[in-house]
Amino acid sequence: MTRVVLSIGSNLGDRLARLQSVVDGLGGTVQAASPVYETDPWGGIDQGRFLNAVLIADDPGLDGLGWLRRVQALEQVADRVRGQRWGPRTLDVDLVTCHDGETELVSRENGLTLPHPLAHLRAFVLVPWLAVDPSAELTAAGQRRPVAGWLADLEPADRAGVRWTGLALSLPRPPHTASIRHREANGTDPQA
Ligand code: PH2
Ligand code: MG
Ligand code: MG
Repeated sequence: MTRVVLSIGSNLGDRLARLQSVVDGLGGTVQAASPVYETDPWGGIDQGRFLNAVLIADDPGLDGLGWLRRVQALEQVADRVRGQRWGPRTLDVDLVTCHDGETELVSRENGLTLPHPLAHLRAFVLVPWLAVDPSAELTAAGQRRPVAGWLADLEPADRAGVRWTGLALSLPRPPHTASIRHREANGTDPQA
């Protein structure tokens, strides 16, 4: 069983629909989704603001390269073209960390870079990640530290460039949750 933390972002077209397409494409493997944030572009390129979020997903059958192929396929469906580095994109899905049970996968091979080497510098990754997993830790620059610590090291302006939108991604509902929701809304048991 592997568990990934994914950073997803879009700054072209229907940005929210692009992010939702990742959740839909991953289906029942998605365990949690952060709120959606609007973020100033990071990396020094003049471009439109992004919507960003972080997802946590589990899959019993995928290894690190399997996840890489899965997320690249989702980018292709979103008409992603590989243009300028750090430039505008319909959809970007980055692997931030991947764990196999308790073991964190580390890779610098075959296009698979884990953990993500720039995640600790990006408020647009750290803020949503913390929202979805307040106890998360990240190894970067040879140090394993709480995500909250990495975030505290960033410039206040970087953190201020990540703004809560009130927008949410919809997760597939497990059947029992759907029935509890039905009961709450209607006062009746859908199975009765
Ligand atoms: N992605 C980039 C470059 N810059 N800036 C923001 N705010 N959000 C992103 O997702 C992003 C970026 C390249 O992957
Ligand atoms: Mg990226
Ligand atoms: Mg990418």
